[in-house]
Amino acid sequence: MRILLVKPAPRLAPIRALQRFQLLEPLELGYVAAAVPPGHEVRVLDLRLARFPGLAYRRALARFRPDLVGFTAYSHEASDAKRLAREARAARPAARIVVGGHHATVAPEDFLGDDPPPFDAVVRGEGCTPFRAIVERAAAGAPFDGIPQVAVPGATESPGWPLYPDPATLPRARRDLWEARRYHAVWVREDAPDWTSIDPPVAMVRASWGCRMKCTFCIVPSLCGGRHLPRPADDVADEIASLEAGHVYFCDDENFIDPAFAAGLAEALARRGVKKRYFAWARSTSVLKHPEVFRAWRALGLDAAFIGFEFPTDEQLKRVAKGATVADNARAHDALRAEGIAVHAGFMLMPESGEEEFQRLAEYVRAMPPAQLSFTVCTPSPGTPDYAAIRDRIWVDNPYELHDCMHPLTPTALPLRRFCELFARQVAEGGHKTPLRTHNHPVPPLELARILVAAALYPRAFAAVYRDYPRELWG
Ligand code: B12
Ligand code: SF4
Repeated sequence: MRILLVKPAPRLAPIRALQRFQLLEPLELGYVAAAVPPGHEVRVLDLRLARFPGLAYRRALARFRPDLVGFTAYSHEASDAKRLAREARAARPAARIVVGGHHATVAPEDFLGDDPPPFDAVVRGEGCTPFRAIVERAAAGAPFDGIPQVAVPGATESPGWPLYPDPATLPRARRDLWEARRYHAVWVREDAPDWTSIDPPVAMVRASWGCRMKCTFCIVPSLCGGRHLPRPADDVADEIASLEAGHVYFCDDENFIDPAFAAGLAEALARRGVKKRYFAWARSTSVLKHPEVFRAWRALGLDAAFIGFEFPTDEQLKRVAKGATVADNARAHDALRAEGIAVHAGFMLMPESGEEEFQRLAEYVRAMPPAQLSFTVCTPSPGTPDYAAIRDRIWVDNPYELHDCMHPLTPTALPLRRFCELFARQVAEGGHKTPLRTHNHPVPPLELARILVAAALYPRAFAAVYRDYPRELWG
């Protein structure tokens, strides 16, 4: 069979603006492709790379003539995945069409409800084992009923909440299906040598799944049942050693929640003499509890860590069960910088945020040491207790279409247009704190020009968010 795996292009402006800074590999499709048994031809079509995604898609359908089409989608891409599936159905009536990924995992019913159904199967959770079964059934012309983790239209029972398998049982993602050099990210570090690239090619690696914490807005505890599941350290180290890219972006939920695993992986990389630069995700409490692990990673090449600061007050942190305080965040920030590790600090605004909350956040951020900053609106994922709690107050017809953590899903306390104006102002001001600016070292001029343009356009995307809502909600 010919199998086409598709990642949609984003429709929402803040995500398109984000992509100018960071475009990472379609790793999920690399994993699913690796599960395909021998004898089939697989292609990955990453529509984010296409200048004209509609054209690129139609051309792929006409030229490759797939027998099986698989889509991946986050919630904000769900309606695009449905539209693309309908196009595939029209162009290739005999082809089987399936969908997996984050939205299929947390809201499978959204992919099953339409008439006629756009998909022949909806895969919940980790996709390798179910996709292998799907390919085998499709090759045999058999129905998809009864495959664990797979929902089919019209079935009376939907599969339950999926449990992640033992990561040691998963294949290594197939990176031969895309060009490594096309994926890149702005790379922030405290000590970049002069003229080093600030937007290098970057590979994405998943070393572990899950997190043991239970922040109420976060989907990860539901996905992983509160467990942290590391891959075998030697396998991860071998994968990293084999990468073409010199920079690695870990897409773990928390790389250091299990200090023994983090230290073991560092050791495995050191033993192999692997020389790469790293970006990882950490909690401030992990930094404070195990500074020695961060020191070991720094020696290996850890340039920056994403820390979910979330809010500027303890009261707000407590409300979302973050398990860290404002003081913990500040101490971790200092500790990382003292080691030479740059901090990417993530903050959230609430739809209820008024002028005062915006002001408080702005003052807090102004007083911080240099950091790369990102700001989102707290929009809990379907599947979390917080999502269940806001469900009745959601103010748009199809909340999934706007689920990019940049669009408030419940009514804003401020008029929406004012909320967006303040949000954009915070994003713009936050951009000045990045170590890339504060260090002021010479960088390749073309890259600098490109990033400066991207940085100027980024806040504009936030300021215009209100336009994605019905006009009567603009305020
Ligand atoms: C790394 C990451 C990113 C990276 C991008 C990754 C990429 N390839 O471009 C960055 C940092 C850029 C990013 C950006 C965003 N992200 Co993000 N991200 C993640 C994170 C931490 C890991 C995702 C990942 O790549 N995992 C590794 C892969 C291998 O696993 P996977 O995606 O789960 O895929 C497996 C299964 O889902 C399944 N599967 C997937 N696709 C398919 C397809 C088929 C056919 C089958 C059978 C199976 C299958 O099998 C896969 C293999 O194991 C998750 C959190 C999480 N724990 O999932 C959030 C997460 C996915 N992101 C999220 C969001 C909201 C965003 C942003 C909108 C945030 C923003 N405001 O900018 C943007 C959107 C970017 C975009 N283009 O759409 C949300 C999605 C919520 C939702 N309901 O959709 C998550 C869950 C975090 C959260 N806040 O809840 N993200
Ligand atoms: S927000 Fe971070 S620390 Fe909290 S549960 Fe999610 S992954 Fe874990």
